[in-house]
Amino acid sequence: MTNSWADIGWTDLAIIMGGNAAEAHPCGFKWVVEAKANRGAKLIVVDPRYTRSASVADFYCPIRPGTDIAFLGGVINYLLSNDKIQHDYVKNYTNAAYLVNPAYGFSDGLFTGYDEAKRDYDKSSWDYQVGEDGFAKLDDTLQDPNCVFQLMKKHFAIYTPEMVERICGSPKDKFLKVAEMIASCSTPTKTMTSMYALGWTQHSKGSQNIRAMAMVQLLLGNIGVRGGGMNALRGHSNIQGLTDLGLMSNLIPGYLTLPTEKEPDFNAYMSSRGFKPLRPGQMSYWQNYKKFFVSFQKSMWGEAATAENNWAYDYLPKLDVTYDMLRVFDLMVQGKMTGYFCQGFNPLMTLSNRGKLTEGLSKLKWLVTMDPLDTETSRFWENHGEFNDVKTGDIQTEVFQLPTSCFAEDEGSLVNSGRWLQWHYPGQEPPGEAKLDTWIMAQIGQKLKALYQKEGGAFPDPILNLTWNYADPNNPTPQELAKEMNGSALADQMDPKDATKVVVEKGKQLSGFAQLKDDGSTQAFCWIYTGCWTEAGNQMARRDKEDGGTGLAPKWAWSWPANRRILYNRASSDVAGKPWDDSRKLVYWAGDKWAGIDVPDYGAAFKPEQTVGPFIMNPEGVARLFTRKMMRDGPFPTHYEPFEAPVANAVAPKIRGNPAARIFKGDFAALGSSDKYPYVATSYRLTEHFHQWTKHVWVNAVLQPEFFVEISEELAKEKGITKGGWVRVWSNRGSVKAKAVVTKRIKPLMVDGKPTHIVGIPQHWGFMGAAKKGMNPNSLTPFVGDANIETPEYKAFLVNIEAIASGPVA
Ligand SMILES: Nc1nc2c(c(=O)[nH]1)N[C@H]1C(S)=C(S)[C@@H](COP(=O)(O)OP(=O)(O)OC[C@H]3O[C@@H](n4cnc5c(=O)[nH]c(N)nc54)[C@H](O)[C@@H]3O)O[C@H]1N2
Ligand SMILES: Nc1nc2c(c(=O)[nH]1)N[C@H]1C(S)=C(S)[C@@H](COP(=O)(O)OP(=O)(O)OC[C@H]3O[C@@H](n4cnc5c(=O)[nH]c(N)nc54)[C@H](O)[C@@H]3O)O[C@H]1N2
Ligand SMILES: [Mo]
Repeated sequence: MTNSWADIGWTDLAIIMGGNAAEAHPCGFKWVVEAKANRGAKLIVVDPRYTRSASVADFYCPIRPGTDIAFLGGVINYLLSNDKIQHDYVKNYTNAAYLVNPAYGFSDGLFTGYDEAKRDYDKSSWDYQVGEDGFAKLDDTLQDPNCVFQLMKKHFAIYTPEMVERICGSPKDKFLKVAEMIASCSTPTKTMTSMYALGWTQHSKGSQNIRAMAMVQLLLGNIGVRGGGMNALRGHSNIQGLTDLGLMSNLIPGYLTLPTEKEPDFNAYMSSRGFKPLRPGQMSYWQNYKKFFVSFQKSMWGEAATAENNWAYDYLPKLDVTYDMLRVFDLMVQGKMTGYFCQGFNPLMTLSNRGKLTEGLSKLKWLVTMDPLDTETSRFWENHGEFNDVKTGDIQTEVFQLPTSCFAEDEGSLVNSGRWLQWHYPGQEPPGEAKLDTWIMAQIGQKLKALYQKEGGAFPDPILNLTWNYADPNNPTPQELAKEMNGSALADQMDPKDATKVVVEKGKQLSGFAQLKDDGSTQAFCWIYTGCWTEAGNQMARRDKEDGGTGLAPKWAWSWPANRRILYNRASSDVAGKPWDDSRKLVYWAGDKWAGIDVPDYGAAFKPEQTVGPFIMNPEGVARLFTRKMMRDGPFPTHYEPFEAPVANAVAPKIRGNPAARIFKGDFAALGSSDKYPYVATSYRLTEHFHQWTKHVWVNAVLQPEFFVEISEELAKEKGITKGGWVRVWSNRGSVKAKAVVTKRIKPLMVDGKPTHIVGIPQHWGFMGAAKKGMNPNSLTPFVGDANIETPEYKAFLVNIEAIASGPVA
């Protein structure tokens, strides 16, 4: 989130599109209810289904799964052609005026530089015109045909209300009503908040869905302001912490990136991470990259990381490709993996195309699962007859189950969607043989180290020199780990203005990332967390909710970065530093300093007349409507059909799916076409269950006992399906048996002149636990992922459906 949960209470208009907060985030949804009750805010829901969120919305608009870019492209076109944008904001705080390389172009659904064989782009033309002074060129009149504003106008002109209706199946009048409500927030004193989750991410163009709404929010001047923002409603309680700490194959903590094969030495690595400002005087905060990186390396390898060995740069692996979940399972299928460690993950039920997953797991020599529950993945080799016809006798994989504690039994911090690190305490001792994850990992780490000590090996240094300063090496405590993440001084830190004055003594905790150094005298495992555990103690455990009713709660827990509650908050004031909206002041220029209720992005030295842009992480200081080379699949979002779609792409008929999306060769053949699979399927959650865990609990199993699919009354009639009757649903990859829920909440949509039916498939069942057996949508889903972040396309694929008598599924 750019903002936070409580801040949603300050909005004028909440749009839930690509999520269902009332169902999946019922606690956070209360802030929408507060905004409605206290401020008369409105709620829009755009969803293929009439959801629990829709049931309390002021306006609901249906949409065909996988077509949000066409819808939002329509909104962008509406805002631009009706002049419903916040002009001063767009001109000063976005790159609308920036001139783009004339070699950049877009036609027939492809941007310049596409290489069909590689399914990838040469992105060199997707950039600004840069002058001899090294600064990007601008046209402040926004008239130059190569400026971002004009290119954007041209790019989105195709998404007329008629085109939106044709692609999305959203009736034109409903689309226009949504566009009008959104446009009402283009004034400086009205804000909209965007609340989204998987309805946007789980597509082959998921990242671009989010980009599209980010563009809308920028045009409206809604980023950096109270009640505004792009608010990702995150999933598991600590999934924000997962990305913060770099638990993705290409990241290291704090959104630093692992070196690639093309960066064999430190200079090559740093050369693409220098980020010189692209406009005069801009902060371009990633210029501090080296300080964060060196402090990370010091935290990892202590005295073994020196200036002479480039801070142990050689210890880091050099990536050839990203190892996302899809690739890892594809490698298993190719027989290229020996073992797999599966910690707090139940991929057999939660990754796409169960048939392929089973094949991959069957080729492993060993599989380790670390989980408090007996999961389907650890029993993937079991045959459950009509539910998963697995050939157990052929499977040689040895499975080791290590029982762990669960979140309620351990201590530590959970980072919520709003970037708040909240400390929590164990409610129970882990039962039986279950152990803390940290305990298990420490044992394995210590054993590995002993092996390297004994046997040497090709390159033992990174393991042997790893910092491991815990009181009990076999059991690091959450306190020790949290303090390490915050970081400390490795030498006395002197006052930059007075070299005789010590500001942080050697060995003491640092109080913020501004104290980090690139000379090896500080360490911090995760720079964005520096400040969470200072000499004043554990800031994450703070529980003072007093905030004068601002919704910022600055004394409750601790928020990264620097306890800042709203990112880019300088954008809440105009260029002169005067708040856009006096009733929602956030950060403003008070004559001699930046003041307000949130932690400002920068200090008094940056006066408004210096026009230092609010988007301090970008070298240009402004936000990007045109993303330059950042995204793999284009600098503007554009509509692509899902890989399995009922119609051809109306705006680029020759293109199937996002041309830069993640798909492996063999998986093309596994895609189905609409003649055999005429219905659009989507998958989602129910309040009564949390993924595959809660079916192990009797009470939840009673509340939602059995796998079902939801279809419209119209489809039920066409196919002779009765309420509560059995159906078979199948895709080109598999088949499931389910009970049918026939409902008015799903309606057929008119897409390109044809009625299009939607089959809704909830996520939660399997063959373990207390609920009835039944497989979930992932027996059916395609093995395709987003171009940028590889999230699988769970939310739009094709199926067929028929009524069956109770009995085995073919
Ligand atoms: N009770 C409960 N709460 C949960 C979870 C749970 O399992 N149970 N899981 C947690 C996790 S890990 C996550 S990530 C979040 C997920 O939170 P959400 O994303 O809100 O949950 P979903 O139900 O997967 O999907 C949301 C909605 O997207 C809609 N949708 C499908 N396709 C499209 C599309 O193409 N466009 C649009 N606009 N909408 C579409 C679906 O109809 C559905 O209503 O929930 C978290 N909260
Ligand atoms: N078709 C379809 N598929 C989907 C989705 C969808 O919408 N549609 N949603 C996707 C999303 S958003 C997500 S997040 C994934 C979820 O995918 P998974 O993460 O695989 O699903 P969970 O069931 O949440 O599995 C997490 C496991 O962690 C275990 N666990 C709990 N606490 C601890 C602990 O402290 N330590 C350890 N070691 N284990 C613990 C639980 O018992 C559980 O078995 O599913 C994805 N799959
Ligand atoms: Mo999730």
